[in-house]
Amino acid sequence: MDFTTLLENMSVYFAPVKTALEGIGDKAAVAFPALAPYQESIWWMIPATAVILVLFLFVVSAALKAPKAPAKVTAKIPAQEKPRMAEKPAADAVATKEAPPAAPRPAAIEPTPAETGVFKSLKSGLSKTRDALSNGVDALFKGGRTLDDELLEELEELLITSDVGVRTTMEIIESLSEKAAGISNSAELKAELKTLLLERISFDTPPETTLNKPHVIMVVGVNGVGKTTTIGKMATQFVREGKKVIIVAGDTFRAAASEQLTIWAERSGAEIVRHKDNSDPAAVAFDGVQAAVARDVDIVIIDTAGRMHTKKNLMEELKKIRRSVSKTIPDAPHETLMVVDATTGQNALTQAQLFHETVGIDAVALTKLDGTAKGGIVIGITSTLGVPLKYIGIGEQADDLRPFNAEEFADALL
Ligand SMILES: Nc1nc2c(ncn2[C@@H]2O[C@H](COP(=O)(O)OP(=O)(O)OP(=O)(O)O)[C@@H](O)[C@H]2O)c(=O)[nH]1
Ligand SMILES: [Mg+2]
Repeated sequence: MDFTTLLENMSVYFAPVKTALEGIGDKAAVAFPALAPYQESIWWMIPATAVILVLFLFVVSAALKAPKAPAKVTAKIPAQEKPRMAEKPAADAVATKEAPPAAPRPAAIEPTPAETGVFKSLKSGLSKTRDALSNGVDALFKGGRTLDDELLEELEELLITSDVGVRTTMEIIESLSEKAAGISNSAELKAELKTLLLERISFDTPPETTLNKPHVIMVVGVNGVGKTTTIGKMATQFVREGKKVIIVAGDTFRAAASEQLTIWAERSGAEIVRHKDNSDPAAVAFDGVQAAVARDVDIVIIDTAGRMHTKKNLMEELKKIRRSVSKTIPDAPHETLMVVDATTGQNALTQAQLFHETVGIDAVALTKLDGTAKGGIVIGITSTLGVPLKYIGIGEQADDLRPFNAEEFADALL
């Protein structure tokens, strides 16, 4: 049967349908005079409309049934992230923003899956230092060498370039030369090195006491070291532990600093207290602590603007923030945490020492250990400064902050 014959046959079946539709069209034209000019077309417009309607309903129901794509959220907040102006607070008002309690947590800050995963990520965060140190030691023994003076000299160079510090390196080399007879391969040297490093980075941590409520932490450091990011990571961890957290946007100096912190507040589930740009940081800190007391908050973390340790007036400003906080809670801030960028090497030590002299620091967070092969700075910080190294930052994500644990650190390194 050819196509024309097929059409003719089909038209036999469709003729009655067409007649019925034309009938409906005639009646519609009589009932609605406005349709009269289209009377000839109504008969085909009815099925066409029906087909369009069915297709539309099909598309809508498919869209509703489709699983929702997960929100694309990462905790990475580049420093230069565009300010979210829509969130800017009105004029002088103290803008406080309570995070919705039941807000779903973004995927990027879900708890880390397993303990083993935690260690793995520590290892990969420290991979540059590990590659330099661990592979460096392996390389020393290539070609069947033994632990002689020449090899020790090369090891000395390796430790110094890893920022272990000259004095500590000398001490380590001396100890190793005394034990040289018992060390015949890289595994034995690494084990001995690990012990010697551990002796220098372990310190007695005071027993965990009950924290004040609210416990106020002031975060300080030079520009760009990772203060705000570290606050975001800390808030994430505290909220996860079930604590109520307020973060205070005490950096009113840098454009978009408050916005950057607001994003971290939203992601961590913490509340934020902020003022307009360029307002007095001491006033924001004051309001933050007042809000914390009023709202029965567990932990207050105060962000401050980055400042050079050599700028006297800016260092004085930190003292003013301290005083303003202590008006509400006399012994606050309970903790002054200095954030130090590991990639600045030995300079980091000078910075930390000067901050310590001016404002007194209680603990150090060493960031960007993932970005340097000179993770030996950990040894310099812990042995020279006399204040505990509390956290290490090993990446930009919310989970990339670890409480510093000497054994874990040494294991990840060698
Ligand atoms: N790789 C890596 N990057 C980090 C780490 N911590 C912070 N950063 C990055 O360092 C940059 C500066 O971080 P911020 O938190 O803005 O530093 P800040 O000290 O608050 O800077 P100012 O407020 O301008 O003084 C950002 O791009 C962060 O993502 C870390 O542990 N590892
Ligand atoms: Mg900052």
